[in-house]
Amino acid sequence: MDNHFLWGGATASYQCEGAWNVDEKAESMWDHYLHQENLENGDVASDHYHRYEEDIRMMSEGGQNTYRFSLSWPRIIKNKEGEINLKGIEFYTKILDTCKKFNIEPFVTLYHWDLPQYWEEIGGWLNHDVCVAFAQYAKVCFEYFGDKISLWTTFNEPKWFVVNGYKIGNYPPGYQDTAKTMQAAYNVMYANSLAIEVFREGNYSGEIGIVHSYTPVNGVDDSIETKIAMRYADNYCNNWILDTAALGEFPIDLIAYLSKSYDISFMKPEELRKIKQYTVDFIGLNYYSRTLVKSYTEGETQLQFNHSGKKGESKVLIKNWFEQVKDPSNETTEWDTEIYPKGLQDGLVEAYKRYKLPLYVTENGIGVREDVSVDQINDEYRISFMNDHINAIFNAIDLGCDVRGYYVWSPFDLYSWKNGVEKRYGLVAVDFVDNQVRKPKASYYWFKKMIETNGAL
Ligand code: BGP
Repeated sequence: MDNHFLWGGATASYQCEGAWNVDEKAESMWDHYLHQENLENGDVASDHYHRYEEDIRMMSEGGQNTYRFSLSWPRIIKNKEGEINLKGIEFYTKILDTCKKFNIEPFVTLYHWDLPQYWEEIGGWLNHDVCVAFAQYAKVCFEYFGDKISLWTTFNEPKWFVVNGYKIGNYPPGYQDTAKTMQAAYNVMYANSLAIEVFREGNYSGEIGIVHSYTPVNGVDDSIETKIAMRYADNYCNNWILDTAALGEFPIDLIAYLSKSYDISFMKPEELRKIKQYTVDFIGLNYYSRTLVKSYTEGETQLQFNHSGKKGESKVLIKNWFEQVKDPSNETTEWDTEIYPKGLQDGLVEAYKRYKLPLYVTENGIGVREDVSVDQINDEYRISFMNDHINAIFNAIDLGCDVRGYYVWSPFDLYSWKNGVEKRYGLVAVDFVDNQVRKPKASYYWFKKMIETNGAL
């Protein structure tokens, strides 16, 4: 890989490909869940399955030199016996060849939440066998695509899909159960180490990392209660993924706390040794906002997610741990995301100090309702959001952090989990209603200039 900063955008298979049942693709957990619940789904999404060439060409014309995307496990592996779908292999080979044609460096995620439904039916992430199945799927990908990819990541955001799927219950499989959350979290982190083992022992070229939904933690004041709440929040939001993937250890105080109330005998010593041995080469951080906390000792746990786009619906209060609060002086989006670029600078500095590994900002962007029927979409809010966050990254670099790339979420409009297509993040608008026509927004041209100046615009 050239020694240059990577500038591009990120997507996920389920959110852009569509073609959910085309060319022998198996059903994913998200296909099943959204169909079952009769909710807006990604059956068609941005139809990237058929339009990837145009999308990648537009990235290149927009000055971008990299594309982060995920491989769909159920598109590649047909069943739990591990039968390979050659049509799935062919599709991703075409994407990778198109990247090459346009000088776009692929940055590939093995798992961005679309678990095959045939695994969910036998327990999904609660079934320990899924860890080995994940490593076998990873091996298939390394074998078929290894010569075309040098930046791999195992999981996108374990925190998000585990907590939402097993504790809050707003994502499939929809549980609200702490014991199950712990079990799924452990299996995911163990599967991460197994995939890394396959990568190392197979001597594949390139590097392998993990992508985390990073919310650096701040406290409302300097009191001792707030400091304790901050540690709980950091363990809950960040450390169980990053410490485990990068240092090879679950946070000791978190495990000690949980073991008082829960059976943690599923954490096997030989598996913990593997987790210790097979750690990541780099860390991808998705940054949307920070977590500002205060102590919370009275009252019950309340976890509520804003999928409506009506401000004020989200709640994170965990009894005896922390309460997430808002800083009224900062703007928030309609989906309750606080706009706080400084958190990215501070978070990068903190992560680099703690893990001493190369960092990539693997997602950053703003989700809004937009009228994309107009000729020119003037998304100044997105330009200002990206500008402030890119500046934060370069400040962190000036402070000595090894940050190697920036990926906007998203290079074109996508389906947003449970929020549908009305929550748009793209630099390029997609007409979901009519004909899937692509139309660059003002931010697309602005990003091109930012890239030309290598962050000095
Ligand atoms: C991250 C996910 C992405 C993407 C993004 C925006 O957590 O990795 O898949 O969706 O957030 O989130 P949302 O679509 O919920 O607004």
